Amino acid sequence: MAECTDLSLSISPSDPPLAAIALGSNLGEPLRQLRSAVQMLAQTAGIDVLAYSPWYYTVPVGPPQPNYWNGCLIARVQLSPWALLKTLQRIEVQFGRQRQEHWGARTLDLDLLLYGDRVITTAELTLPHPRLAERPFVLAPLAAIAPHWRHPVLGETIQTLRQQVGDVGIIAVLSDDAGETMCATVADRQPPERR
Ligand code: A4P
Ligand code: MG
Repeated sequence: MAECTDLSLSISPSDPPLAAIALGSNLGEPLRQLRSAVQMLAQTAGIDVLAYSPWYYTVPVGPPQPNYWNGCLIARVQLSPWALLKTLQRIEVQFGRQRQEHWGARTLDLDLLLYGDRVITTAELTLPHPRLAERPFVLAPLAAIAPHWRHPVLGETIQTLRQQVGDVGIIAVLSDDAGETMCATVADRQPPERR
């Protein structure tokens, strides 16, 4: 399984469904943890990782805290959305995740962004992820691997949503596939969403 930059034509809400998962980290050794999390997900029964994005270095949204590394992956899944969420939460705990402050710093955050074209609104699980369409740190990596996946509520493609939010808060992009580690500086601006 390699980092991949375009899965656009293979994305459809077929059976078994495709899931999009966001990864984020700003404590410990973020890049090492993110890469290990991709491997751990790839080794989990019922999860077949098809592609993962480059890593994006981003300005934190929320309380003052270190910058994040963010990325996304696409997997074919044979787990229900709820079972997949439980699996993500179990892996977060294995990576030392402690829930202290809302939107606070974390060793590993795994959010379920999309699950085929499912729309779910329960306290435990909301799909699509409620803040997906607002966040460059999610849309930029997701658009790198799934530009034509259509948001099932908004009706727009990920590529269109990504263009709408721009690059705000994205500092640099690092590609694992570039042989020599490549890190391109994008911008160094403040994100629009603060609290
Ligand atoms: N939950 C409901 N729907 C979902 C879903 N689709 N995926 C529930 C994941 N979880 C979902 O999540 C809180 C609750 O959301 C869980 O009980 C779950 O059942 P959590 O992981 O415990 O806590 P959290 O991650 O702090 O909350 P939240 O609201 O998910 O935070 P976000 O939206 O993930 O924001 N800045 C940058 N630059 N990069 C980041 O990655 N991340 C955050 C966290 C803040 N600022 C950031 C970043
Ligand atoms: Mg989360």
